[in-house]
Amino acid sequence: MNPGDTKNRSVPVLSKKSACILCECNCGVILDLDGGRIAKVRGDKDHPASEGYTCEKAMRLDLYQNGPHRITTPMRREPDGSYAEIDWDTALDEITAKLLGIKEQHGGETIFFYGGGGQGNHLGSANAVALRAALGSKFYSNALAQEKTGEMWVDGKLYGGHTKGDFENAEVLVFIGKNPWQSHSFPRARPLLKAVSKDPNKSMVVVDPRVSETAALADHHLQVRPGGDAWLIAAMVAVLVQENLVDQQFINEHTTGYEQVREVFSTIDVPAFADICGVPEEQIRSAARRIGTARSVCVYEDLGIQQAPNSTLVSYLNKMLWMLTGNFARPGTMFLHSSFVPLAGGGSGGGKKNPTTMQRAQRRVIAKAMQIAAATAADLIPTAARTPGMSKGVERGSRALVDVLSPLVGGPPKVSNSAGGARRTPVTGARIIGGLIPCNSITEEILTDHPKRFRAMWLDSTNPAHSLPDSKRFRQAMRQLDLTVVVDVAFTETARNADYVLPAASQFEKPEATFFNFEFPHNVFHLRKPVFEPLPGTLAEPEIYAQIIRRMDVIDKATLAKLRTAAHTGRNTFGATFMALTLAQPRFAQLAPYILYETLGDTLPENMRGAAVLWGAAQMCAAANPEAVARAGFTGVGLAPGNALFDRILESDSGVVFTSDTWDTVWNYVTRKDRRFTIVIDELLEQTRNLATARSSWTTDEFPLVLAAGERRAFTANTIIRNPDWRRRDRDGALRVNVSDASTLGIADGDRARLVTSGGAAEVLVEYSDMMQPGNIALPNGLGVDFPDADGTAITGVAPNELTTADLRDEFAGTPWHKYVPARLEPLTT
Ligand SMILES: Nc1nc2c(c(=O)[nH]1)N[C@H]1C(S)=C(S)[C@@H](COP(=O)(O)OP(=O)(O)OC[C@H]3O[C@@H](n4cnc5c(=O)[nH]c(N)nc54)[C@H](O)[C@@H]3O)O[C@H]1N2
Ligand SMILES: Nc1nc2c(c(=O)[nH]1)N[C@H]1C(S)=C(S)[C@@H](COP(=O)(O)OP(=O)(O)OC[C@H]3O[C@@H](n4cnc5c(=O)[nH]c(N)nc54)[C@H](O)[C@@H]3O)O[C@H]1N2
Ligand code: SF4
Ligand SMILES: [Mo]
Repeated sequence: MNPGDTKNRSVPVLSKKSACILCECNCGVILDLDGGRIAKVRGDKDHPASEGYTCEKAMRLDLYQNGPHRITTPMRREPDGSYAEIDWDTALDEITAKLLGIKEQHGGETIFFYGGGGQGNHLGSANAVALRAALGSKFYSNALAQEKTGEMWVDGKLYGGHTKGDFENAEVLVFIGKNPWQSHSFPRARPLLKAVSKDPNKSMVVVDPRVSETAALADHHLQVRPGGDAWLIAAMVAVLVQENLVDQQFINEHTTGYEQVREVFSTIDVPAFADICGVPEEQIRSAARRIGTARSVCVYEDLGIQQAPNSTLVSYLNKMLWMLTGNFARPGTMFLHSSFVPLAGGGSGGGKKNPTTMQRAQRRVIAKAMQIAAATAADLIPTAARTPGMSKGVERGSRALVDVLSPLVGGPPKVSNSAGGARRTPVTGARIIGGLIPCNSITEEILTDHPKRFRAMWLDSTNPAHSLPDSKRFRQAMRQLDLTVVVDVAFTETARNADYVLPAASQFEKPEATFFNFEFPHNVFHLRKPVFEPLPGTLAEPEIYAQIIRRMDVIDKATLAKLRTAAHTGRNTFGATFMALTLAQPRFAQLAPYILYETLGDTLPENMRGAAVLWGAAQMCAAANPEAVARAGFTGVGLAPGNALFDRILESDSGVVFTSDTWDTVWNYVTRKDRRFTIVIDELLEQTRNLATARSSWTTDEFPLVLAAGERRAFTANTIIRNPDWRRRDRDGALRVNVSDASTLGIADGDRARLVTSGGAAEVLVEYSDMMQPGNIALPNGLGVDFPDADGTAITGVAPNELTTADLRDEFAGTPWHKYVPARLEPLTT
């Protein structure tokens, strides 16, 4: 080749649109491909939420996609603890037989499902719903049950939905135990934080024991003592009440129960609470006054309080800050929003016996859609379902559909209510919130001889042997079970304790999406297309689930063939047939993800089959939010809006606005008959009343420091990227320590030292950090994972949960105190 030629010859670079999978923002990206490699990552300006933004973490996504961590053969644990490579048929035959054996012997409810999606991949769990139904499995959980369930419980009681803030337009932004500079969680976080910090008319209030990157930009940094948030936030609410900074008109028009709330906060001794939480009284008053007098305020709470003492109480108190000041349903304030698929079944209420307003609305609209569908395909309706029980059949069918299609991820499975009405776990009776077993209870539901203990655990897209408190005990629990199956792209810490490990196609090798769709007024759903062929030997999760269900023979072939024919005729015919068959056999609703995969999936390009489940989700979304979906451009009668939405989702490469709202319509998402906030939660108001004398410190002479076990840093992303070379800085994930805590022990910056807790000990690299207040030390999350290298397997950094215990947990939600682990530091004796 003449070298001179290259100048004029453009080298074709294949570019494909996708999304970053490293945090819940899922920023739209354009991937420039070089063969099987992701050579370059750029922000996608067409993505309706991220608009071209990415952070530095997305730049080397190739380290997730390619590398020696990828597994390509199913593996079975042998009696000596080694793993034998086996073929897919052997693996799935054996697993199916074992699952059915356990179902037969102990009941399907002893088969526990955990995980089903990380920061980027929720289609697997959407499809797993069908396997859970086929097995009669009733208990489920995922990582949300170690962070968000307390807040979900409070949300359920107050207004029955998830809230978020319009940060872009807010005059005052409040972050409680949240460091969005590193952890993001809303679109374009960094440019927004920078703009707010420069804007003289806007203010940022940050509640954090540490001078986090976000706190450093704040106008009011309330540097709380670790675990002191309940006293601090209660004092702020007390200032609002006592200095009459509340919005009395909003309270009168939109809430019930204020008198009781006022009585509790009017007696709080602000100076005394200031002493307990370690923030000077004047700072508390000034921040509260800024909030109480602003035109618009948004609040975001996260792990700093959700994984710390009194976390459910603090969630409640934090909501008082914006509820009592009327910061709701206006630009720059808080909102409830639509969801493409609800992530969980709602904090409280819901279920069959006590449907939320949302569920009732879904049922109504679906019943209507089903009647229309039925009318166009009357011959498909079995006579038994037609008269006179027609409407009963419709009602029954639609209810089954709602119960299953709507909470595709972690929704409330059917479990009979025990005494008191609240759903509880079978062994320890722990509260199940949003359909999720509290993470700290899991090992207790296994390591026991209780007859109802879990016997099997299915783990998909999750690494709980690393992410749950007390890893040692979790490993023991895995080995105690009769069967454990892990589905993952890597041979993780969890895989290393499983009976079977199934290699999944990566998130760039199959259609994928997340259900973290929390935007307003324009909410966005992004279905990503496969960028590569699946690595040989791997399968996408929907195919894994389908292959097992096929082996169980739960639906006859003729029915599937009928639906397949209908699907090839058109979406409406398919919908009518599907609805009609479901009327006759309500259990079809539960198996819907599988049925859709096998039938409607046949009409999609082969590599998009896994997206078939989204037809059901699109129908549910259109049924639940008819007006907002219509405003987003999806109109028509019966199944038409859902069909149109599904087709647009399939066509679009950059994400689709699926609901458009206006600020007046926010109230429709408040799932209360009177559309008011129920601001009294008796148990939590009682706790607030008792705060003055409540315990506020859990350190001891033996463990005098508070370890935050799992901080988000520039290069952490849970355990999604295992290659330590990904981190350009802080490769080992240093323990950050205030100089005063280390120097008294004779530990120098850069020294290695021993970190000890009641749960374990680890050798750490110490970094002196001005970010830390004395007494508070921090380790990053996501480290301490193994990665194959030339000499075998290397582990970089410390796995935080080798140091945590499950007993430190929230009394309502059972969530762990990862940010409050009593600890001590020792110099290494050489
Ligand atoms: N870079 C990066 N980003 C991520 C992730 C990641 O792994 N890496 N993970 C994603 C996930 S799964 C989540 S849930 C979010 C979490 O996002 P964040 O909650 O923002 O993350 P953290 O750094 O764990 O904790 C936030 C802050 O809580 C503070 N804190 C510690 N103890 C206390 C306390 O007692 N009171 C108060 N008020 N604050 C305290 C810490 O100093 C820290 O600055 O991040 C998401 N984004
Ligand atoms: N001490 C401490 N513990 C914590 C935290 C903390 O701050 N401190 N944070 C907690 C929080 S907020 C969270 S969200 C959890 C996260 O806990 P987990 O959800 O358990 O952990 P991840 O690391 O996100 O696990 C994702 C897994 O999915 C796999 N994976 C990636 N892509 C695919 C795919 O396409 N298919 C399949 N099947 N698998 C795939 C990855 O290899 C990885 O093993 O950790 C929690 N644990
Ligand atoms: S890590 Fe989060 S904020 Fe950064 S590019 Fe990925 S999705 Fe966006
Ligand atoms: Mo999380």
